[in-house]
Amino acid sequence: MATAGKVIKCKAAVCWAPKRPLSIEEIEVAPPKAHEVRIKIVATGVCRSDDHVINGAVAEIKFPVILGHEGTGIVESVGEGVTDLKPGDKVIPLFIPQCGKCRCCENPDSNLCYKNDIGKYNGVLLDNTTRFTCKGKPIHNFICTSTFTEYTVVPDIAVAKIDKDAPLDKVCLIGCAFGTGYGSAVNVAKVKPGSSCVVFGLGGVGLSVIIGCKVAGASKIIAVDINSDKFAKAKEFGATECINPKDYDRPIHEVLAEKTDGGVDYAFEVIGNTGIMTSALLSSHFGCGKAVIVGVASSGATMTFDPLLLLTGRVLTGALYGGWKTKDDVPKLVSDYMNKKFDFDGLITHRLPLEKINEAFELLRRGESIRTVLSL
Ligand code: COD
Ligand code: ZN
Ligand code: ZN
Repeated sequence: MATAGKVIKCKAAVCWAPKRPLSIEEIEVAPPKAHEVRIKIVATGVCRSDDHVINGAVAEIKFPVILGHEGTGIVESVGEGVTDLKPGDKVIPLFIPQCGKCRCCENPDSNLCYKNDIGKYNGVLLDNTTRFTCKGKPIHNFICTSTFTEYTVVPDIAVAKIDKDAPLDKVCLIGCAFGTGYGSAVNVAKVKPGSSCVVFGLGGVGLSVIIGCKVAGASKIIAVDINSDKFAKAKEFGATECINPKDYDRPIHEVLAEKTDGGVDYAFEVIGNTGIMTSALLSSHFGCGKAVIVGVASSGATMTFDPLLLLTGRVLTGALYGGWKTKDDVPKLVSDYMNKKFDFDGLITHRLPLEKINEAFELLRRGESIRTVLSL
């Protein structure tokens, strides 16, 4: 490519400081260094976790930063030592890398590669520098991805090469919402055929949990949200019943226990609320239920519960990004989508150009969108 080895000037949405709208700027993107990849972003979803940074809820984040972690793109150029990716490849950037060498990568039951930047939020690539500048200032990266820009640079261990025929304006959702929710059901909970499930929170991630429960063959899928406007979509994706806790004057786990012969087999918390995490645990059957935490609670929040709840046989678990080994599993998820094992197109409720990114966040905050996909 004519741009390889050169600095690229392009458009990006920069988050200069918390509690301010993102601003569309011209930025410079330096060429990739060793074991890095420069990607032309094609599409990116707008996720609740980006919004948490914008509204100031993530104290550790360093500004300015380019957010976005649910995208697709095409490799523009690669740095020295990159062997598995080449210009022209279709890719999904991975917010959890897979180095293949650390203790978590070597353990088949973990996907939390040590090279991830979640929670630490150093905002730099693996050599502790960034490839973005704007108005003479360095701009931080976001969790190995930064997709709210026409070009990004990420480590090669944080890039999955996908099917050359994949529709990039749709499979971007595999990079966060769909991958997280679907994996939480099929991979973390390992939902069994004929089982009963409850899903608390019907955003893009919660609806994807429902898709996973359905693919796994659950016979009862109860969807719970305080916003009843979400119920139509939940039913479309496979919920067999929808409940609004506001319609009841007693704890929701009691309502659920009555409907499911003493409690569900699998309960999913997909909101990030510690009170609801406890509700999920209480909703699961005393002797054989499993509660799965999918949502991230605000920093410092804690859960308290009677240990007897676990002693009788319940399991409490959780995982980031549906437990998938990212570099290995993301290409398989794209193939499964192409082979119509599942369909998540209905999660995309809005499409906007990058310039209207603040409007996309407003739609999410008002609960009007499930996912807005931005085109670049
Ligand atoms: N009871 C019932 N429903 C509720 C309640 C409540 N008390 N409070 C909110 N809700 C509903 C809302 O009405 C909404 O429909 C839904 O819960 C939440 O949906 P969204 O659209 O805000 O969020 P999602 O689905 O896009 O994501 C939610 C997560 C909490 C899963 C997400 O923010 C998260 O924590 N992701 C997992 C962690 C992770 O992998 N992070 C890295 C990249 S995201
Ligand atoms: Zn996300
Ligand atoms: Zn690793």
